[in-house]
Amino acid sequence: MTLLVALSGWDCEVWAERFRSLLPDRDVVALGEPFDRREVHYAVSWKHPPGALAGLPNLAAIFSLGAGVDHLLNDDRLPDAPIVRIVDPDLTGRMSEYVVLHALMHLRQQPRYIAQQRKALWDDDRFQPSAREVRVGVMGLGELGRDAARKLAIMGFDVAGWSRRPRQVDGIASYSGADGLDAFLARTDILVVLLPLTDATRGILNEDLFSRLAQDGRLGGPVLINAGRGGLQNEADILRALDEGKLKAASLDVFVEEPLPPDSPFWAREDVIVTPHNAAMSAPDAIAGQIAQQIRNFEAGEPLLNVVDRALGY
Ligand code: NDP
Ligand code: OXD
Repeated sequence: MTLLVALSGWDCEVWAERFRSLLPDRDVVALGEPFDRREVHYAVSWKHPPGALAGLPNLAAIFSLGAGVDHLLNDDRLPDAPIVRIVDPDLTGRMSEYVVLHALMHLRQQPRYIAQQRKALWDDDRFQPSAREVRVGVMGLGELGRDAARKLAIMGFDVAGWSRRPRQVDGIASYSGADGLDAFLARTDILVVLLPLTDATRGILNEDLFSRLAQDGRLGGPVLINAGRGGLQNEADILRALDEGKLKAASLDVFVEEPLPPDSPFWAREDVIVTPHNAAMSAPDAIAGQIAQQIRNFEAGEPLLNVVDRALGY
């Protein structure tokens, strides 16, 4: 029984080694090595080359090494096996670190003070709002969004969330569906995006949505923090909204094209913080053990956990 490790952009050998030590009774092969396609029962993937998992007649499950599965569903030759995604406290904690860090950076104007320091400029600002005066809206109240929302609330922010179906999270005002979107946006000063990329969410971060964000907040304009996926955002609309003041600033971890091309206008903007799609990395030590355990449980007759709904795309 073989586990196929099919990755691009990440170090395949590190992951393959980790799986070999966790599953010593299996063959673990990395894409590119020779293997018998009939022996492959499991595949782990991060952005595998399209078609690489086709023609595996005994494939029982495909494990995404990330929480998002758009990289799998993009492959129109993906076999019809269950897709299992990552839900893991290490990954969730890392994402909440990113979200709280960036919400605080914008609240406390940290990019401005870094720029002032470079110029040896002492310009103290006596009109700093506190977190409780700032409304954060978290788009996507899933595994990551709920944890981030709770931790933002602990910092004192006034937090709401938006999801497809109604969700109850203690201490968080919740909105859902198309009917709830207007009210959610109208009370949002910092928009945190932790949505999956699906047919329903592609391009949702556009000029029309930005114009519905609160314009009367204490930060002097709405701030966008997108750590979901680049395909959620219309990048020309973000740039225009920043230029026109419909957005005051942005933190972007994900982009339509990754790596972000050297000539992207985002690099040079003082009102944009660019991070290289590492808001929450999948750490092999945390993630591989969980997948190995799922394989053992599945073979002992237990159901797979965190199986994706292919029709919904997440
Ligand atoms: P979940 O599937 O747990 O949560 C997704 C949330 O989005 C749910 O609340 C869901 O609503 C909501 N949602 C989905 N579609 C819609 C829609 N059409 N309208 C409104 N709400 C919608 O995912 P996770 O929280 O685990 O992860 C979210 C995303 O974060 C991943 O898909 C991935 O793209 C991204 N990610 C980015 C990382 C990075 O490093 N930048 C790292 C890890 C993940 P409902 O609750 O009703 O189902
Ligand atoms: C993920 C990611 O989906 O790292 O986990 O983007």
